[in-house]
Amino acid sequence: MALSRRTFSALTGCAALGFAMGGSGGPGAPSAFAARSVPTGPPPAPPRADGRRHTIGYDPYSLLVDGRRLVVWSGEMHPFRLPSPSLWRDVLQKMRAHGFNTVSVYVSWNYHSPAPGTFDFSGVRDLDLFLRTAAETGLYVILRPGPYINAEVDGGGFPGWLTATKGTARTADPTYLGHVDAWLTQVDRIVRRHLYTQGRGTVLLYQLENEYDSHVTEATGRAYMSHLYKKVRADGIDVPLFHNDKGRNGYWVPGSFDTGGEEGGYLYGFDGYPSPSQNPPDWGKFGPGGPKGGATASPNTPGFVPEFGGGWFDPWGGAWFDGKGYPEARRTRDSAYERRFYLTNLANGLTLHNVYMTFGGTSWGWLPAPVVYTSYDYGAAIDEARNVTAKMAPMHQLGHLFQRVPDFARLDRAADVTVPGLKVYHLANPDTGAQVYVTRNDGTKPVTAELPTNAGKLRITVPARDARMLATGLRLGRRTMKYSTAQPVLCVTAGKRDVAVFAGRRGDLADLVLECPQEPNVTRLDPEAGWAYERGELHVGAPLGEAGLSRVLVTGGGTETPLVLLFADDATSMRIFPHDTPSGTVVVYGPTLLRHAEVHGTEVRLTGDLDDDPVIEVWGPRGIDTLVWNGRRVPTRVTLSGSLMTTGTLPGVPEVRLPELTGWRMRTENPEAGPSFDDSRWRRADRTTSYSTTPVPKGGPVLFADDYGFHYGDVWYRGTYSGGTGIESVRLSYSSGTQGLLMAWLDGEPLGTHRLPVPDATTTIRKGTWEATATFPVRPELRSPGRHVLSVLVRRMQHDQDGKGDDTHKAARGLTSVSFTGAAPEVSWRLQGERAVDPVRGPLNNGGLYGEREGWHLPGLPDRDDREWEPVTFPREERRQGVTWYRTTFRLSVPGDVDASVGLRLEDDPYRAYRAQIFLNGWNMGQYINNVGPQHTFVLPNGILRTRGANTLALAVLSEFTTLSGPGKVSLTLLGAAAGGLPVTPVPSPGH
Ligand code: IPT
Repeated sequence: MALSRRTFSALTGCAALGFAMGGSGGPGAPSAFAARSVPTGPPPAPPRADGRRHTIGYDPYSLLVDGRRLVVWSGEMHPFRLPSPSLWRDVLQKMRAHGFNTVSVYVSWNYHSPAPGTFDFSGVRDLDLFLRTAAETGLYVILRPGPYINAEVDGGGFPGWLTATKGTARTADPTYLGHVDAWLTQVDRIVRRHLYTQGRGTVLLYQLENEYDSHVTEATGRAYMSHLYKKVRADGIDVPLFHNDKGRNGYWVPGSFDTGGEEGGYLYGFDGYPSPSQNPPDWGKFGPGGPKGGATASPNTPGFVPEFGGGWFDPWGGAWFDGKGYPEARRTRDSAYERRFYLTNLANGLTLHNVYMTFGGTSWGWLPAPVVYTSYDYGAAIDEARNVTAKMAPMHQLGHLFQRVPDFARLDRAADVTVPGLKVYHLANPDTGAQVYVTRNDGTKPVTAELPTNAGKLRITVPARDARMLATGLRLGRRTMKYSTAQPVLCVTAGKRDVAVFAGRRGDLADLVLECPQEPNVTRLDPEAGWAYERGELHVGAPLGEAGLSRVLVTGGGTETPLVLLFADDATSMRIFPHDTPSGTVVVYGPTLLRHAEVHGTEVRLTGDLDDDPVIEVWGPRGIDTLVWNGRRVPTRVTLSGSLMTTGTLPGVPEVRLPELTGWRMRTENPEAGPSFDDSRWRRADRTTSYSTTPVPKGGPVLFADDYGFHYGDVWYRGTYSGGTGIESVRLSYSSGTQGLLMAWLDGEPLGTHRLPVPDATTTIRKGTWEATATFPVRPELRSPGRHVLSVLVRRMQHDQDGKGDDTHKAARGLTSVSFTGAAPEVSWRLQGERAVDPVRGPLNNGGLYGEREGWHLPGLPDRDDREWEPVTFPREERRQGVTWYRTTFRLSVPGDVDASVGLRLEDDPYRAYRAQIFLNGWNMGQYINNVGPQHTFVLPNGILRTRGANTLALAVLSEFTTLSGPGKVSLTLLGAAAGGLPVTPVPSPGH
């Protein structure tokens, strides 16, 4: 269905857009902003699949959903980095509870397509289920299906098989576009069932390509973008489309490519990953004008950052890459970083804001791009083990604010305010008169200053490299707040009272003034707060933190409706959850997580998580007198502020005991190294040409694994030759991602191991690849006349991403060329990589190790194999070149009402050069490299992990001669535990 401009406006309600833009003089014209526009009003209700039609329009200030202003406060998570669909709901509920109204997701082509024309959207790949879950959770979805996504995944999301196809990816090449269309057809067929415009789901926006900054000025680039646009529209996607410009370049603004005459359905966005050491730049609506100014490149669309750093990815460890582990990312991009940058974004008029990542998850199997290791924790607000960290506080406070206080969806710059030592942004809502002051301290010492506001001078302290936001003239329900030095978090009406929340740093003193024409009745419900009434103003002071929440009740004073003021420090604020129910809004204080709330008559039913100190307090509809928590009625009393508060003690988190891992058994493999191994069913290396960007060696056959259909994990080569009596050495060149490795044998005798990155003379780094040549001397006894077999195992790691659009994902993986000194025998090569794709665990689960081909990683080995497996204990110390498997089973009995997050920890002397692939119940949970790190703990997601039942663990260890090798200490570790959680459906894990 092609949409004309008219039909598009009808569907998406772009009337507001036309209205806002009316008379504006094009880019840069101030009238665009000053145009009469949708006035400030209540935001749209939380989205769900409600069967109704909705419009998604916009003006320069914000998105307009059904004509109402929406600030998009979005967090990024990747379903493909959490291979347990039940846990999607857990993460989404955490996001929703902590203030997000939107989730942004990539869809990774390689994860769904093992071969051209073959697609899998079932099981852990069930996109439909993810979109349903997001809608049920009340989150909008920003969908980003590429086709290129980057995202630190193998090939930047391109399937392995695409590396062996004709044409240049990320251009308008017809072969490439043919594959792209096949992919988008599949995705769009599912997405179409979840469009918010149709009321069938909550998909709000849809991204084309990803940070596409190559070919921008070329016809092929424009034709490619235009093709994607038209394809997606033809597939029936009628929500606004957008692209995420890699920086503030002004690339792909509306009108920069052909959209078939359609206007108004396309947004401009740009990404930002500022270094924490830099001062937050003004790159939003109010920044320096022109195309390089960020949002000013597209003055008629709202300020939109589709990706803003919420952490950063960590590279491999070791001297070469120096990855430091994710605690470091969480430390350098902490909550103060978030306040400085996100508040600056707000002050710059960016009202569509996505934090990449909010939950990073795990790049399990062979998913990680060469730059990263298995964990993709990202230092995000929700850690890889699904724990909400202290970094959530600013997100929680701002997210709820944007959803509950409409003034923030339409802010203009107001008169400049200068304060020595601080950067101050002064903004005002033209409809309500509310004023907002974002104050930022870029220095290294705290600054205490008097901030001149329209409500008088306010004394504030901004800690070093932090920011603080204040507001004046905000409506708090039926009353008006003159000012507050603590940041407003939300204001809602819960039953017959208004509830307003304010937050700040622990130890701050909140100073809040309410306009009260008559003297009100004030009750402090906690001992710390103080108040005074003077000349029509109620002054309330409350210290933040120490003792948890400070509650102050205001009644009368010109309005009958009581107002409950809640003052919280960051940690306490994260325990305050507003939740809308059909019977009205409730505000819940106390739990670590509120998943869901319902009101039935006088009974409030809540579900969520508790930690060890649980008290629950609820403000809700009139007359509520009973509290049910996670299905159990709990004793409560009614407080002076009208809340319902638990009296007795609630059960905290019981102790979770994890077993020791014992009963290990081992088995060595690599029979491929032996001269008599039968390789007659392996692929013959008979190709002479390749679409790879790596040149095919002159005269030699193509040895690149991808050309023979082997795309992930390890590859074996066997080269057979006769004669070669003069051979002195063999030179093996290979190409891999970082941390590649090659082992060679001649007639079953080990020749040696080479591993990357080794800063030796043979190693070259070309675009997208690490190439090295290992030269092994051939001992005289291996130079006999007759037949010889050269066996080579290559851990080729992953394909490079194609960030620059020059096909680097097509750089060869595996052996590239082989030569000899002393003789030049004719070698005939065969190779073997991964077997048929695991129909449940997918294409990225396995490579071509013998044990993998034989299913040693799977649960339930047949009994007949038993005697082949020898009992062992850890730590082990062995010197061997090759592959050794270790297996054990263990049982867990985590109580059903505890959400425990469990990890596998491997530790050993870091000098030992060995690595292990970790298989839990057959699922490849990642790669541990003992001498590289920095990752030692691997998250085992519940669902794959049976928390009540038996589990099979298998380690495939690659070891070499140069050092001793382990495993050393291997243990289970508890990464988090909450009383609550969600029911987890076991992820199918078929056995042998
Ligand atoms: C930006 C990508 O769009 C995203 O996929 C991811 O790779 C992210 O960076 C880093 O984690 S690319 C930008 C940093 C140049």
